[in-house]
Amino acid sequence: MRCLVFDLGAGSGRAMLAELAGGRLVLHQVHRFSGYEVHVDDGPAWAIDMIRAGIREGLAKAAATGPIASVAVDSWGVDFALLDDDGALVDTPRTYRHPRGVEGMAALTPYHDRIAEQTGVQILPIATVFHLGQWARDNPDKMQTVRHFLMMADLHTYELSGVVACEKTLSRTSGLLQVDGGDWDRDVIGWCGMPEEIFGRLVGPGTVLGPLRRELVTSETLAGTKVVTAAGHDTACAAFALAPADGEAFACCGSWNLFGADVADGKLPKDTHRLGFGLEGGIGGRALLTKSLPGLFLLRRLREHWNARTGEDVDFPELGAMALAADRTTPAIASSDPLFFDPADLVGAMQEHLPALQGKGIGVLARSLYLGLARDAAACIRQLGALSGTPIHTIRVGGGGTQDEAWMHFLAEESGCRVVAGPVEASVVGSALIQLVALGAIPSFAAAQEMARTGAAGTLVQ
Ligand code: LRH
Repeated sequence: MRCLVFDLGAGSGRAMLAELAGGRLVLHQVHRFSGYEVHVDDGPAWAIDMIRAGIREGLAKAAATGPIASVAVDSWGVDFALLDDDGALVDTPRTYRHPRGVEGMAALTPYHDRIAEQTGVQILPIATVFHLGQWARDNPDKMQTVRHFLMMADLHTYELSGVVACEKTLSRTSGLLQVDGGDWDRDVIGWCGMPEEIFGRLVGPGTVLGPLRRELVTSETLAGTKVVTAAGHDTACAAFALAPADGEAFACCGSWNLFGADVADGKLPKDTHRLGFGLEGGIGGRALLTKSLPGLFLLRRLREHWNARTGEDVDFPELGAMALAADRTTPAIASSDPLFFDPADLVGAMQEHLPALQGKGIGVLARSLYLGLARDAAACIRQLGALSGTPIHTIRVGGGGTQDEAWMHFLAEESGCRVVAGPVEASVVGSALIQLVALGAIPSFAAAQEMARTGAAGTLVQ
């Protein structure tokens, strides 16, 4: 049986085919697209048409290879789209790095504690609740036409199926869902200044929504394709595939470094908010205690900005090797410094932050970044152990970061944990497994996680 996964990241989107045969799950990449983070007058935004086109092309390429049983979309968290009666965008969705988040967060200061306690969300300027509140203040004229609020993956699931539905793990990243009960939180929606009616039907991960929209069924191979909600949130998909046991943490290392542990009863541990963690949605009633830390996008920026400054062409493997070989006394950056949130010139920002880095080469700069990220990760892992009541001895890593030898080295060294590389494509594996459970091809979520744990899921065939 074959299912199709659209895994949308902030940097790029992929269409991956996952084939279950003989008890093993094998992945093939059919399409990759990028460049959809663009700039509008007031800041960074998403070119939704480019994502749409990437999804259409991925669907066509996948369909050309044979029948597809189901399709699901997952995406990064927090960003949303507002639609009118006809399903058209009311405004261009801005990205979570847009400066309105900082403004929106300040405006809701009196509510921060209650938002964290009622919804489990991390109080960060990227949080949907702050962007949405600011959007409402900035756009009273457009407000009248808003009929639906959808998170990113849900927008594309809607475009594939014609069904407006809000998948719970992804909606949980909005800070608009109650941690107890899991319904939309009317208080928070009110504090944002949004009308309640635009927040639609919530559905759990692994729900079959229906067939593909008729106009998308362009070949026989798509005739029986079902649109499914896997977990809409990429982190929930990845954590499912990484399947951490007691005393283990999962890490999704990509643009962001997300660290977390599974909370079986789904309840919010005391001190979650105080320690800067959030409680996100997991699969099958579980929850994920998580912290989002700046991630490897900083290394991406360093490479871009360094190459632009010097005319050199340093690639990623070189960057990692130079960081590993660089002076061992290199100081670490504090990655939470606002200078590093959306740096237009990362080299300059680092030198301003740590004058000792002035005049240093790219190896030292990269080491300083890796070290800063790894130290923050190590502190986060210790806190995770304290919150979950079991010290962490092993970190199961998924995402692009698993291929970055320097990152895996610094993470192990700074955390003192065993660092195990899980599938690079952890989100894709998670989405495919959840789809296969929804279709009845795998008997249960537990059986699917067992496949992931034993390595039966996730072999990538180019
Ligand atoms: C990672 C992620 C994370 C945060 C961020 C904005 O892709 O989903 O959980 O929410 O994106």
